Amino acid sequence: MKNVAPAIFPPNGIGDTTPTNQAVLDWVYEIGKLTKPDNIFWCDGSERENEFLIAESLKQNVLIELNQKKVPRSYLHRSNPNDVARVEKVTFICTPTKEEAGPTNNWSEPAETYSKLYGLLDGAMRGRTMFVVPYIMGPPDSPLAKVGFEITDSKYVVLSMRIMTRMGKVALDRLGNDPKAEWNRGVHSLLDVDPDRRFICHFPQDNTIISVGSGYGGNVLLSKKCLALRIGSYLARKQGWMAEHMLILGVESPEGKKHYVAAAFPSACGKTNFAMLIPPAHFKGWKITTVGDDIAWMEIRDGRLFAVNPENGYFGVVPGTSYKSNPNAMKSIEHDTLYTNVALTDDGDVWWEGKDGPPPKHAIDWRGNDWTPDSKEKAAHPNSRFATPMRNNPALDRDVEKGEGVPISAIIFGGRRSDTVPLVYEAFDWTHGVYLGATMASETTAAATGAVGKVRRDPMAMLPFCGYNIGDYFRHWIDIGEHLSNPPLIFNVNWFRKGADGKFLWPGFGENMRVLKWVIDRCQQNGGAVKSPVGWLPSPHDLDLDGLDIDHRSVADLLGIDHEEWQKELAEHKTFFDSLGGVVPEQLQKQRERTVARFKE
Ligand code: GTP
Ligand code: SPV
Ligand code: MN
Repeated sequence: MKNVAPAIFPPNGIGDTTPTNQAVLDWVYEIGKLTKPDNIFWCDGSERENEFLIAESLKQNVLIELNQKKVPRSYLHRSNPNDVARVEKVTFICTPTKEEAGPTNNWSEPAETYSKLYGLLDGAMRGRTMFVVPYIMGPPDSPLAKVGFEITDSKYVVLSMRIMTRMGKVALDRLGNDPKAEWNRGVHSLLDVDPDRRFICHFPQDNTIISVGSGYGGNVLLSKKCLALRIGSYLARKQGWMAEHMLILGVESPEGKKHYVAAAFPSACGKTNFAMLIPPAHFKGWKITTVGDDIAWMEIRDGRLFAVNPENGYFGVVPGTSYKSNPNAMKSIEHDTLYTNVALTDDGDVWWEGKDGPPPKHAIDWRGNDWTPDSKEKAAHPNSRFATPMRNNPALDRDVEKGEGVPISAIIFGGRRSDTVPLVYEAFDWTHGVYLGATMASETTAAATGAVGKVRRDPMAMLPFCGYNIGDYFRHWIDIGEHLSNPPLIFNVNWFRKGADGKFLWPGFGENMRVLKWVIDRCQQNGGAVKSPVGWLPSPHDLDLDGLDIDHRSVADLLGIDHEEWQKELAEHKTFFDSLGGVVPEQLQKQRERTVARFKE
């Protein structure tokens, strides 16, 4: 096998912080015996360790140094061109029975899968260094916090995990010495980065993840989609909490009244942008703060939902990010950022489609080839990413480290829909809201390999991330609602509706504040709405559109419910529920029937 990750040999004092928990030691030695690395590097998360790893990564061309005056302490990584996004078709949930994984997941039998993966891992780290990365998901003092260990042979993974999680000694301290303590086992090897030997496998019953053959973020930063969502959602149901693909933001009014909102949009559908929103000038005195941009862990306290962001950094979509669309993201990625698959300019800066200013006359594209504005290929991959510490965000919420989390006033679902779905509407109650989430759909994006722009049902934006049977997941949502005396209101939004000219009707980005303001008004019982068959809709004068250059026609189109389109939509809800083969709870079937009936009233 080609060695894509040659071993490195640290000086004394680096890479030798051995954990004391015997269960961890036993597991690491077992994986070491199997993968046969040249040496084991125990990560402690220190500055010195990071500097050493960056220096070695530069030597091995895992990283390219950027112009340190323009983007201090920032580096570029190019992944294998065959390996640029999550691969859903080789992502598996390995529960004892196929029913537990349910109709929406790829399933494979645990014993057979272990045996196949152990076969692939046998000797896979020969000539390589095996890194052991301890990390915590969640604020360390949160009751929801979880410890994980990721074994990997990729330096890029170690450097990314340091940004994306609370990594190193802090996790060893939190875990302690109890050999029975709960922690997640993650094993990752690049192997030879061959799409035919690429598998991302989850064993929820064992709290274990094994990922081989990829070096791309979502497949290999095992803390994120693998632990915080797939294994997380499984544990959440068992333990009575929720793990969701949601951003969390704070909204503070000029009078100082603060609400928190969580929102589930599918991959590359606007979570990071919404979480970092800067209100337009008209909303003077309103402030948006970011708790999280991708994942929310929520639990019930005093009849309310409280949320924490389990992550410590942002792994965000680069193309389209500019000072115009998302200034807070731009400020966040000005320094201490790991870029993946963007273009490199001749002066050592980074560039991508949609960045402010004119394109460079010449650059090196994401594959390492010469690029000019006349090139047919894109300079940056459409799913190029930044990894940046959340502390770089000027709008970081002050309670992001609060262990108990922040109270959620509203939950918003949303997808990328060119037609049918209005700009915003509100569910009649919790169960109706669960129905909105369960039936949401979105056009697919470059965040996962496969067709782009194809409408697919993506319940709660969790289709690729729910680690168990989707019917049980729906039931869990309904059950949670029954335990909430003060439940969040539930909304649905669509920033992506298009007019007859094929252009977006809504300006989006900062202007989404106008929709958020209505959501907050509704939470405070002072927003107007009209009843429609699909839910409460704002009339044009219920939305604050002052100072926005938009014509009446577009607003009417954005808020319109086209009965013909909705007949088709409701038929698709039925097709989707039917395709799940009887697992959909009765309450949601009833919600669908009631919606159909409301259209006939
Ligand atoms: P993941 O990290 O994959 O989960 O994506 P995300 O949901 O965080 O999406 P992100 O905010 O990174 O946005 C993805 C793409 O959608 C980017 O190209 C954005 O520029 C674009 N986008 C975000 N918000 C809006 C919006 O309000 N309107 C329009 N038209 N595009 C938007
Ligand atoms: C997503 O696809 O939803 C992401 C990016 O947030 S990844 O971490 O690659 O899954
Ligand atoms: Mn995401």
